[in-house]
Amino acid sequence: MLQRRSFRITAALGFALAAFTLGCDNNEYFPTQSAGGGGLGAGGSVGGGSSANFSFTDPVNDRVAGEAELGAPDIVQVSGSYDERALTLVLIFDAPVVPWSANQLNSLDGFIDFDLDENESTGIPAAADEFGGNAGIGAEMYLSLRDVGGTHMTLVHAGTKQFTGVPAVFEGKTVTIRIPRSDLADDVDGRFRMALVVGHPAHPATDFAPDEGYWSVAGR
Ligand SMILES: [Ca+2]
Ligand SMILES: [Ca+2]
Ligand SMILES: [Ca+2]
Repeated sequence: MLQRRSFRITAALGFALAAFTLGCDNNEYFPTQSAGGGGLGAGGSVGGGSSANFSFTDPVNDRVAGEAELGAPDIVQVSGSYDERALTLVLIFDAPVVPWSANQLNSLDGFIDFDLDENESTGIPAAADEFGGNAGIGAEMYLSLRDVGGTHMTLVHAGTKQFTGVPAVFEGKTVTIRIPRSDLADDVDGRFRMALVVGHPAHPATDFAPDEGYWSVAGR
């Protein structure tokens, strides 16, 4: 069972009015099982200068079998940059997506899991794994792709249950998310692993990215 989901709704209601850093001690909503299985790594491309850029691709039209309903999100690229100020993520889909709160067939659902210490044995299993995927990471933080007020998403620390709102901009097929580096304090060396699962109101998991394993990002 995906126990994060209930929390996500509660969290959205909690900080929609402006307080973007709150605590939550309701353990009921968090996974407690340990991760299992191995992961397949994939390299990121590291740019020079003051920031590290990365870009990964996911196949077009590779939606989870049987879940290709109208509006089902299909990720085709995840790119961005990572430096001392922020992690910027640009998600590109094969068709436009809109915020979850818009309540449309193409409203975006899902999670991005971050294994900040690159250690599968610490943190919680990726949401992708809970939906039948095989990311094989232990996430210290995760981002719920359901929007808050159309402008933010919820970043949750798996260990402390602290959550914060981070800005997210929806523009057609593209969603741009900016996570302040200070919210990724568990990443001590500028490197982390990530895995995505996206969905929509009809199905919580319509595409995994990558299909199996995780993507590795090397920032600074
Ligand atoms: Ca895809
Ligand atoms: Ca970990
Ligand atoms: Ca995929």
